[in-house]
Amino acid sequence: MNNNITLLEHKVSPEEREKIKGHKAFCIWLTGLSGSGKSSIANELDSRLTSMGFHSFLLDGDNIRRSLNKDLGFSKKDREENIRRLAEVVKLFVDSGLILITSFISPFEKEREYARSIIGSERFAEVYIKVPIGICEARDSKGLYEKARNGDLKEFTGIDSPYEEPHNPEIIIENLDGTKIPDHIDSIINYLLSGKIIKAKNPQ
Ligand code: ADX
Repeated sequence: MNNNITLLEHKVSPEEREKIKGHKAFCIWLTGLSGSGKSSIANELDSRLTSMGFHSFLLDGDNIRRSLNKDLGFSKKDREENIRRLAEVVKLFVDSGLILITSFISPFEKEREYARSIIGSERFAEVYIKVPIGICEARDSKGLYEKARNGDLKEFTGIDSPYEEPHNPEIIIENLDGTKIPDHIDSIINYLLSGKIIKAKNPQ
């Protein structure tokens, strides 16, 4: 730690930001295999929250890996660094008052728990998009499972790189055939309503 650096204390309080936005600051952290539907669910949730008049935003793994984290690959070490940086970035978004939705595979329990501790467990919900690997592989929307099976893509999650299932996620979504996304969004919205993160007053 550099002794010549002093942290600036923010003059604006979280409560002041909450009052302006009309909702609490929060992180909805989606985790699951490639092809489980994280990005589609995250995008729909962002769209639903926006149409309800709340201020949400979405950070997606593929997008971040083309920008901020384009120097990282898919070794265990690089995936850990990916999530370590992202936890800090997400914290900044949540500190700014937003409802931040993330869609990263985030395969390791330790890094997900690290993200929870950095962001704050009272402002964090882990949502496990639970889909058997056989279904993700059959979908293979990006053709990556085929490449991994052929040996053209190394360290692919679920094939030759592990995915650790969440021990105790706040929400489990079984996105088996991809047709029930509106219902899955309802479940997450209901969770936010019952936790008083958002209020029902805004029209849907
Ligand atoms: S994580 O494991 O570090 O959390 P992240 O969510 O950022 O992964 O990126 C995953 C995305 O990168 C996948 O959706 C997929 O499109 C792409 N990808 C490319 N190579 C791999 C790989 N070896 N394993 C998993 N995903 C990969």
